[in-house]
Amino acid sequence: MQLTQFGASVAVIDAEGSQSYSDLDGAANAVAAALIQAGVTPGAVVATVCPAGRWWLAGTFGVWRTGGVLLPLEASHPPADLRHPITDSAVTHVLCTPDTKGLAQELAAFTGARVIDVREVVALSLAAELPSVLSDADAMIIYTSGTTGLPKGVVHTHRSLAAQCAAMVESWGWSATDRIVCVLPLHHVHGLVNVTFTPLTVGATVETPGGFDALATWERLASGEVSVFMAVPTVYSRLVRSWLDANDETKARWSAGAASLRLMVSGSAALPVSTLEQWQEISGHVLLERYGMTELGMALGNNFDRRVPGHVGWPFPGVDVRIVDESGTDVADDESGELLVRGDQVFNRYLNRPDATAESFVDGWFRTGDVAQLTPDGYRLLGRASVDIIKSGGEKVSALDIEEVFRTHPAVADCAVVGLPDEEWGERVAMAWVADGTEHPTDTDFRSWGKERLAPAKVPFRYVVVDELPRNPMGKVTKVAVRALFT
Ligand code: MCA
Ligand code: AMP
Repeated sequence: MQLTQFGASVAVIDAEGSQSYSDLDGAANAVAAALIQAGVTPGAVVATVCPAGRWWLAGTFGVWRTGGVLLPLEASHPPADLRHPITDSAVTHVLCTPDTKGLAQELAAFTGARVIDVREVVALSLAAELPSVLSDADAMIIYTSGTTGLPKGVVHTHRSLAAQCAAMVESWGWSATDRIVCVLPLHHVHGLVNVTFTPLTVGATVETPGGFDALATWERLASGEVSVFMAVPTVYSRLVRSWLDANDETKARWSAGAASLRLMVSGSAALPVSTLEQWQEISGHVLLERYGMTELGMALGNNFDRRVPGHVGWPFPGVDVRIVDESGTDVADDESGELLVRGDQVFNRYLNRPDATAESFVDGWFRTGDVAQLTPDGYRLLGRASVDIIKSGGEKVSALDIEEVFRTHPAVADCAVVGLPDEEWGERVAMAWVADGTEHPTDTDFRSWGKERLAPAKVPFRYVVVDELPRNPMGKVTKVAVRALFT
């Protein structure tokens, strides 16, 4: 990504104020020089726990200029949950700011990595000769949950990331005059590529308030300074809720501000039509819904001028899609099947998992595991092929990963995790469990035990104790029957 071409334009606005593209570029060079001095070589995996903002960006571009590979981590997740990505990708360096240094040291200990304080090394203003980095080189690893084993590292190259950004620039008309506010975390494609990297490829401005807060977000939307907003359905549903709670004067001010944006996008999980309709009443915007995946970036999206509620539109430029039945044969229009995707945006491989990589492609087409249908109004997503993949608040979690952790709880002999439909969260994680003795932890006990070991989205909200888990004649737990335990 060429930052210097945008010179004095503002790249980022964070808690410390505005930073221009040329200052960000200088900071990235200083980080790159420091990383090279600290032993980073092309292909080395460098994790970051910098908070969203200028230091996170300087760290990211600094890593890329050394030929290193970025592993973005969410600093609020428990270290126990971050251990696997760090050890699996053999992290050699961890980037932090003074605020996250303690955490960085704890995480770096998993692999004996070196800790680099980005803020400190930018101040040193070191310079170094930088390697030329090929577009096919690995750029970023994002861990994603699946139905087999531990989360897998999705490896994107500079080329696949650039293709994702270019498709969104073309489809959504990004330009240097745009400004977006980033309320999403920076360890997923949505916050990383759609909200952060894409605007930076055209010289637009990214505001990083450091997370989602409904009132603060409404104030930014009402400011008249923001032109684009993107979020998961849960965020829109929270914004609707706080609008409904506001007084008439505030409602009018917020609505007028939101109406002035040029584009509002929803994705990462199905947008309930009720939320779309409420948002339209409040802001005048028909949310543009699109469908993506960590392995692909954005694959399908509604158009600027044609947005069909309950549908996810048509393929992005450069993306080919097919829908096939169980034998791999293309289905007729209007019939449902598994969505397959091909194109330059598609990831390179699952890190250290050649078998999983091979299994997820057929003849060069990536198997999404999502069931879709092509209608005259565009594609529709009908759900996941696997019941064990749950989407909660836009976060994909694997029931099997959660079960594995809760089976280590001293009171639990066995357990089964399911997703329950929920208007605000899309799905909520729930767990049926069998006691190992007489100890019966409360839901609160289970939640706090879970939060020490798992990311927030993975910790079940509801628990039910049973004598036995429902099983089919083969002995396999029947998740439909587990779900019924909660109704
Ligand atoms: C927080 N909690 C959650 C979640 N987040 N529980 C279930 N699912 C979650 N996702 C828990 C907290 O621990 C807390 O529990 C309670 O819910 C309320 O937390 P709160 O502070 O209100 O939540 P928050 O921190 O405001 O988070 C809500 C959120 C967040 C903003 C919706 O989950 C989020 O940023 N989600 C988006 C994730 C994302 O970017 N996904 C994109 C991946 P307690 O009350 O017990 O303390 S998909 C992707 O990238 C593809 C490519 C695509 O298509 O986009
Ligand atoms: P992730 O693996 O976390 O990147 O999540 C990708 C998954 O989110 C996809 O495979 C879909 O199941 C789901 N998803 C993303 N966007 C949408 C959408 N607009 N509607 C329904 N599901 C979606």
